[in-house]
Amino acid sequence: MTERTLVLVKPDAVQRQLAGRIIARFEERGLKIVGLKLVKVDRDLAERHYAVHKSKPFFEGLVAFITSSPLVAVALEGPNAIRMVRAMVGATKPAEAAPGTIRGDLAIEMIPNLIHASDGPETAATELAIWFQPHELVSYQREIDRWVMGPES
Ligand code: 3AN
Repeated sequence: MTERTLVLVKPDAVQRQLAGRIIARFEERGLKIVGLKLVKVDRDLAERHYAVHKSKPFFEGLVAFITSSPLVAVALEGPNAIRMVRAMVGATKPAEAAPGTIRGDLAIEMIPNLIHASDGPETAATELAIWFQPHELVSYQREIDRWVMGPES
């Protein structure tokens, strides 16, 4: 099933000049970029994004980190995009993030950990609405899709 999911290429990725390489991994896999922007996050946006973590001891650290420098918000589309992107991102705990994943290859800590990706269909819908206006999400065909997705695409 074709899905859309939200990825945040976090401030540490932008500062470490890894944003392009991280986004390229998704492009190379065949996922389609349907939304993309650089955002300097304010406290209100950070709190809305991390609302489920509000009571956690690491909440203030998360907000401080994500508001510290710009991030790149990306909306990706593809078959089973939500699970596929999560698998490419790797586990939250650094020691459990498998080599070959973004965190497993490039991150060593929980904060900072380079990237956020929606963890399920409801979260994806909520988060895409937080980060993108409807008109900022663009539907389009790619000429290459019959070679990426197969002849029926
Ligand atoms: P993920 O980003 O893998 O979906 P979540 O949604 O459980 O993980 O947590 C959101 C973010 O909160 C993580 N990316 C990480 O930066 C931070 N985080 C989660 N658990 C902890 C923790 N125990 N200590 C510090 N930071 C944490």
